Amino acid sequence: MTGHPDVADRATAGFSCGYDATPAGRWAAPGRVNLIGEHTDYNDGFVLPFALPLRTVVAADPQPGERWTVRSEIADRPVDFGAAEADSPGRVTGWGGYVAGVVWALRGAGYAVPGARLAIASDVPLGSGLSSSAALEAAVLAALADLGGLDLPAERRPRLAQRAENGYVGAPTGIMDQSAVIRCRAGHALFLDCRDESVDHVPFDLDAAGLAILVIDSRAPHRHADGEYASRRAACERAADLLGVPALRDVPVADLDAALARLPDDETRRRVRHVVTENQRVLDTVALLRAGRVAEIGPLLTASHASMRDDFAITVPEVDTAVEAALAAGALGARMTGGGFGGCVLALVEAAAAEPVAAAVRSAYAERGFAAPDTLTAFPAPGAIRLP
Ligand code: GAF
Repeated sequence: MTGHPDVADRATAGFSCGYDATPAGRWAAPGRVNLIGEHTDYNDGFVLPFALPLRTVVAADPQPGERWTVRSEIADRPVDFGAAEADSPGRVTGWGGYVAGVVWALRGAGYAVPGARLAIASDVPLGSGLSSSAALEAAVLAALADLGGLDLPAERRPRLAQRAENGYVGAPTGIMDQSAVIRCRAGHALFLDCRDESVDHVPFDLDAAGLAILVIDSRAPHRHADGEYASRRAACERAADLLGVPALRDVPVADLDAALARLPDDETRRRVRHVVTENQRVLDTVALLRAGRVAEIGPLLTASHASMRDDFAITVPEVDTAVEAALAAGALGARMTGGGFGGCVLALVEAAAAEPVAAAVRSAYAERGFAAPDTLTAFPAPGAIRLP
């Protein structure tokens, strides 16, 4: 999972080979990890992701007419579509669907999207819960916006990229991933209020604190992740209805017990308890980071994991094993990050402990017969940019 150094060069080479031409430009967008605040975004709540140094790069130039041709280093053949396919959600499938989805979302919002030829290269692992799809959407969106001279400030881009994913690809995700990969800043975590999309860039200087974030790809196969995600979202919306609030964000943690008493069953109570307590954990984490007390966020990360495991029921044995092994090896805190049912775990560690903690997780995996996990030491990188 270490970033290949020349992903931008690979995108340029893919473009040159595929189209026998030089691209007009290159646009990059990163993967992300979420420090804390899981399944809170679609409940109008709070999240705290940061961008990774792993990036997706799109090399592109305009082409005449309403035609989009896309090559990817993971595919032998290009995907080619016109306005009719772009205007029919779901018509372009697979990785090309994210590109068509961006064209669809832009056209739906009234933008004159330029025809284009694109070539994609990426260091963001696919299907690991590090937002490879949001990175692709954001890089394509940036490329098309620049090529077409579209008036599209960064704050408006996450909603359009999310619309591509929700409306064209058909995944009912929230606004976190697209916001993270577009709006994050180097050296900072992004404190996002998902109700009004206001952000605060919270300094997150791991080096100065002598700390590191170890990201562990659990390599667990995603088990029914899409259906389970949608069912958690639906349960939260039903609970908000029952409580008579616009979203679960409107249940203050001080009123949690009273709210739980009004709910009809234990499963719904547990889902609500996760969301309400998780929002509070985000606020507490932000307060500690602002006070420079970085090491003290560890217990909040671990409490978040327990809440996802016991109340929201979105963890799997591989991620629980990684969290337990990291904590047993001295991590200050650890939690699954992302939508769940697989994906990655992050562990906050003393910098010198990153490798011993990774080794402890590998050995716990070997004991249980799980596929060896990949690891990466993460630091907060910038969001989407046009490359020079
Ligand atoms: C996935 C979704 F895409 C996000 O919107 C968010 O809900 C996350 O799962 C869970 O916090 O990454």
